[in-house]
Amino acid sequence: MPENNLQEAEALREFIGEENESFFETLHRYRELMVRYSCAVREVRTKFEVLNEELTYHAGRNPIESIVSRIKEPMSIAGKLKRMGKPLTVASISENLNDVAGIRVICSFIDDIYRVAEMLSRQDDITVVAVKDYIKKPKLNGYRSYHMIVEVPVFFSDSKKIMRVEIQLRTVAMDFWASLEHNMKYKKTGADRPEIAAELKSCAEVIAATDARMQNVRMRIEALEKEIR
Ligand code: 0O2
Repeated sequence: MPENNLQEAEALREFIGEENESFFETLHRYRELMVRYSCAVREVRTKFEVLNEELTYHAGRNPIESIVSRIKEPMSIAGKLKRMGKPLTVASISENLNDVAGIRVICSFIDDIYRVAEMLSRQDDITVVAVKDYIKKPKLNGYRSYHMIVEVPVFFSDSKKIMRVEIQLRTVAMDFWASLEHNMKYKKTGADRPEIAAELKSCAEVIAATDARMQNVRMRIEALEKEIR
């Protein structure tokens, strides 16, 4: 732990008082776990950045438009554990949740998603725990994305930890829909009314069709370029 974190931990221990040592221990272990998740996110993010740089060099276009990552907020962690009926303990977090560390990879085209997902899966320090293909099988509301849960080893000063990371891969267009739909659902008012749900689903279908057409245009351009060469 860096010196300033150690000092902060000591100050916190003093503030909490000896009689509340178990509370301090819990906080300390929680923060330590979050540091581990944050390092795991960095490892996986770097892997995607490396793939993107190499593929851009060879193909002259970037398959990844952007990458965002986050560590789940304490309230969301507690809320999810409660919904699952699991204990609210630090150990329970890594035992029961797969999405504390999350990375969203926004790709240019649908085939880029499968390409980079496959390349990541082939790396020998990555274990794919689960895949949900909401592109081939969209959710009923129209949501599309390719989800993976992977395990990655992270080397710390005195140990190696296997950490789980949730990866969501989607196109710019899928991300546009999911972000707006998420915001509207979050604000609630009328979001689950049948006519609103139907309209959102219809938008998702238009977007999916446009994604397919854009990929087709790119492939036609690539074919024409090959003919000219
Ligand atoms: P947040 O705030 O984005 O993290 P599991 O984790 O496998 O036990 P879960 O959580 O249903 O079960 O997994 P799933 O289906 O893979 O979905 C996880 C995440 O995908 C969600 O995380 C969202 O980020 C995204 N997602 C799934 N369905 C939808 C959807 O219908 N609309 C939008 N906009 N996003 C969706 P969280 O934890 O719900 O939220």
